[in-house]
Amino acid sequence: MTRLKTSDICQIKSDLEQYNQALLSKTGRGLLGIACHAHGKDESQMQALIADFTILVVPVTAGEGIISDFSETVAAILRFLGFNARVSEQPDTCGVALAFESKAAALMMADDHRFVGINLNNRLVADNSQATGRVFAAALDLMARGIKGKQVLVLGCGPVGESAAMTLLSFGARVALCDIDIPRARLLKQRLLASSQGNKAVKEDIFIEEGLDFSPYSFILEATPCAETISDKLIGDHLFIAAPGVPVGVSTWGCRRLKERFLHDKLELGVADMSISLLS
Ligand code: 2YC
Repeated sequence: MTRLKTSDICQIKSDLEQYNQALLSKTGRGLLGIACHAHGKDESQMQALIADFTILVVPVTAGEGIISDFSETVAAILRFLGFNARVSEQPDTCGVALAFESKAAALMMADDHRFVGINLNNRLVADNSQATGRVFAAALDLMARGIKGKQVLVLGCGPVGESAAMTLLSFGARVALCDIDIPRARLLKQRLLASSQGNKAVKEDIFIEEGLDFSPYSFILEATPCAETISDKLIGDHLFIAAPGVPVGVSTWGCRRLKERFLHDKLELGVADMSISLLS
């Protein structure tokens, strides 16, 4: 899991309105709308629940410690969505205790291994990796004006890629799984088929991409922790990329060239999806 740096996130708070407009332009939905789409929820019904839902963001000093701006940015994203969210004055145990004592509906916190939201009433745990894969897959469905029946290359078969592949299959896409560790891609295929009892995925919908020629694909979900996994020569007018991976897997030139057909962020969509999970 890539650890964010303050420089990755310090602009997010001030750019939220502008980012929301960019999402609207690319997908037809804003930050809240995309998260609702990922959960099949009605946006206005969610908005009715949000205003009274208090979330305490608790800084965590364990491991490599606090990332300046991290908790404040998470709280700012939640407030932008309409939640009553704030950062606890004290970290760690004091912060968790305060969440219960102040009767918060949920808390959000991250150590070096997991970033989670926890609903303090029904014990639901919203995991950031699962949320991020799900919401970027949902955003790709919107950007593509319907991903059903289309083939998507999923680069990276870790927790984010797994969640994205599961979500893409649930939207009716066919997925090609690709990982630098091919056995990891094969294991993910087995897990997806085993879980297909839940959705209608069948063997023909899931393919292992063992080659490195990505040129046949028009839809890519980039979920690796590597920079520039997608070379500039692949970038053209036919290509849509949803890229939750940090650092971003597309060059600066590539991001500009893709314009409306490219999505990447380092916290916003994942936090929005987590918050909708907590509401459900
Ligand atoms: O400020 C704090 O409370 C720190 N303990 C936060 C550490 C977050 C570490 N995780 C990351 O940087 C990201 C997550 C946002 C998702 C994956 N890596």
